[in-house]
Amino acid sequence: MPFTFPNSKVFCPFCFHEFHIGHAPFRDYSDNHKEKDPVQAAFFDRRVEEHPDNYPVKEIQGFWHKLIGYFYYSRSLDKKRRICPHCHMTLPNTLANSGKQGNVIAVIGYRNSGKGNFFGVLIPSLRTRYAKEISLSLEALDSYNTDGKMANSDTLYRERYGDNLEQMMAVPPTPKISLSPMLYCLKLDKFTIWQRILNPFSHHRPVDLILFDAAGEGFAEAEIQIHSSYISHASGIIILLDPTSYKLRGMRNTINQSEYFDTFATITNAMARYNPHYRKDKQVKTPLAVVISKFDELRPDGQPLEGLHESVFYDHCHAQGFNKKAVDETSEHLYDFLDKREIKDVLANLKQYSNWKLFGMASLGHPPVGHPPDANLQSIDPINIADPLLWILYELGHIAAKKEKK
Ligand SMILES: Nc1nc2c(ncn2[C@@H]2O[C@H](COP(=O)(O)OP(=O)(O)OP(=O)(O)O)[C@@H](O)[C@H]2O)c(=O)[nH]1
Ligand SMILES: [Mg+2]
Ligand SMILES: [Zn+2]
Repeated sequence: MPFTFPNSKVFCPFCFHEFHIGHAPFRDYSDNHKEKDPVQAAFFDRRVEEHPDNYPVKEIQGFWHKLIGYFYYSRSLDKKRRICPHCHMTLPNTLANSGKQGNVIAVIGYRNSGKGNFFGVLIPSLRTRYAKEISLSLEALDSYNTDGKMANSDTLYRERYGDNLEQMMAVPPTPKISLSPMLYCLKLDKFTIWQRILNPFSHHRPVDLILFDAAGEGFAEAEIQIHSSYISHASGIIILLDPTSYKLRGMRNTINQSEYFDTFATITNAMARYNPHYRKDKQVKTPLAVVISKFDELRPDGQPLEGLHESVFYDHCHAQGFNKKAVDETSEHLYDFLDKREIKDVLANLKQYSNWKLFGMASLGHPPVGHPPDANLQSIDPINIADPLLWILYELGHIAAKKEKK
């Protein structure tokens, strides 16, 4: 029976309501009986009759059970899984059994900024290359699909991105806005001394990642609410900026800055509405990775654009720890480049954040040949695809930096 404190609250990764973990009900899978679940039907904005039946919910009932729930709670098991009291979705295991909140990593980008292909290439890259470099593994957790059915995040991944990339096709534009997240448990095998003291018997440290892919424009009010909650609950934010919309190539001084501005404004509006710690006159502390996506576009014909240092295209190895030095240097070069090109909006927006970095990242590494749905890829050659996420994990204290020789 894990312990908890009366004042400690967690939030649900699906509806973002806060609650006390000891008061969260269970769903009982012990026999085949299923029934209507009006709470979950309401979450999916459906009439109860239209929503599929589900296993019965067992509430924490009675004064004594509720009182005990402030201090202890029993484990979530296969046949008895802890669910959110507000939306009745199954909670990820780390949250359900240790009360440890997952890290929401918000990925935000205007239409066409490269979100889909980023998620598409990031997940398998974490499982292959970065699994070795950082010593991690990635377990897909249960989420739900747009029909409101439970779905494993790997299934969602394949449907949305993986199937296309496997056939060497770029991920097509996202047709319909969906707010169903993909949930992963990142298991980190390396411990710093402090982490080892705090987790003396663990083989790995779990960090739940909650990933949404939603542009944010054209939402209805209820969707804006979830999208904004997701941003304001984020432990780290990744903004994707499309360099081709900035006309950095060729048209040196005619820069369309509206899309950048929109992305930053989305974050600020979300924070202002849903983050109680947000103050207009104070810098936001959430780590912000500002990522120039499709970075290969800044090296047309193999030559970096004027004013751009060759080193920003190098792919960083993180085998001896997070390569902070290389990431810092790239960020400085990119800042100088944007400054020289007078991309003032981005630089001005950065002033609202106390902890930001600039990244150059490509998911595919080349423009696809042809247009969706026939956007073919000859090869997939990502550049620093995991750097923004690794930097956020470093800033949150989950991974250590590479030690530099003196
Ligand atoms: N050159 C180049 N193009 C890329 C790269 N990654 C994505 N693209 C292209 O950029 C366009 C947009 O990519 P998506 O991943 O669909 O972007 P998105 O933000 O999900 O777009 P929406 O779903 O419409 O919101 C597509 O035409 C991709 O082929 C890259 O690494 N290099
Ligand atoms: Mg998309
Ligand atoms: Zn919920």
